[in-house]
Amino acid sequence: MLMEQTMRWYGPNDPVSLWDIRQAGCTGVVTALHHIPVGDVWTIEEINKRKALVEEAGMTWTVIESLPVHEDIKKQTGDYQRYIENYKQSLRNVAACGLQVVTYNFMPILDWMRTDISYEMPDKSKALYFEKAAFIAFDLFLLKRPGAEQDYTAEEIAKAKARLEAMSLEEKETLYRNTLLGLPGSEERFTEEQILTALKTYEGIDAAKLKQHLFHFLREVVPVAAEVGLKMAIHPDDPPYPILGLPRIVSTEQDAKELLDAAPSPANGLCYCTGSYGVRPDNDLPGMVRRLGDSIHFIHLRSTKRDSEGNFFEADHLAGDVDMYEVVKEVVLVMRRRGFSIPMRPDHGHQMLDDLKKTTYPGYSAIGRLRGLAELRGLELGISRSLKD
Ligand code: DNO
Repeated sequence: MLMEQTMRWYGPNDPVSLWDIRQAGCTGVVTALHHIPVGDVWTIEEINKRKALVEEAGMTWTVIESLPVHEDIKKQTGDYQRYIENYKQSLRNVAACGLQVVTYNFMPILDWMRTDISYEMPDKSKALYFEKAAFIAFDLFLLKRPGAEQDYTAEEIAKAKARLEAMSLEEKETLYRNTLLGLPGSEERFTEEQILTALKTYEGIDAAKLKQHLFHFLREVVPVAAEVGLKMAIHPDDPPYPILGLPRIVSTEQDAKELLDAAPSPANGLCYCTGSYGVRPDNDLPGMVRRLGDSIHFIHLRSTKRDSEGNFFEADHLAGDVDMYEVVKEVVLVMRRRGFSIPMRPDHGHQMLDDLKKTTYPGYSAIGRLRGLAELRGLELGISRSLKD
């Protein structure tokens, strides 16, 4: 039994076509109705329209990435109870259309974050990069977030200052764009003023409080998911620590355990993303699969390479700090134990070959992901064949 191989598809506007994805060897795509505003109900009609497009290309759509959670739910402000009811209705609708897994995240305001989306690798392909000094420079000197200096040591601030001084105007603008506008995958894009206002709305919400808000959300939606036969899969924080003074609460194995315990049900589960959890050296990635495997409903396979400064770049899928062999071995064992094939996707990939001339969603060009998938597929097959039943 092998993992179900999928790729993310951003919908009809994605420069990577469904046929490209199929030719990469995928049997399915994961996608979302990005045109529906966060908080609104996904209607059966819209879901079926998207499903038909995928099926016309001979693939299936069983995993949603993402059904985004409205900011009011995360903060428990405004009309959050109505947004929770809308979420439940969307769950009923996606289940009625035959979908099975719903990926979401609980990161305040921003989804994933990088400072550089075309970091040149030695082979001249381009990777995504998070550079700590550049990020701190952005926070302190470009965004000028009030109180930001309290979050950093004197040494970090000095490094960030030196980093800023070495930047050309163009580099500053690029950093600003990369960091502030959010990457595709985030549902929102921000201006400087909007983000400062949004950050202010999180004043007084620390990690403990945000966790309680997540647990409340789970206690409300998980029973509905269970009733209609859906599995919820929470994506971890990326990077897995607080940024811009915002709490992040799905960064470690302990965080994952707590949120699973808050609403125990086979419907309450994880999107196990090795690229996100793997940025922290204290996360034992194969051990997490061993211990939390029954709750893993969807898998993102990707590797990062850290350095001692806290920077990391996205490495080739089988290189970097993630021991992909051990991770995939544990996944194979979990699937055998559960008698169930877990959907996976190769997460991100370098921009390379012909894609260097194209504009695609950062991290989501076709060829780099195809390379990742091909390597992972071979790794899994080899492991699977060599393990006794
Ligand atoms: C980045 C993605 C994330 C992910 C969301 C899930 O490449 O893995 O944007 O889709 O966090 O809600």
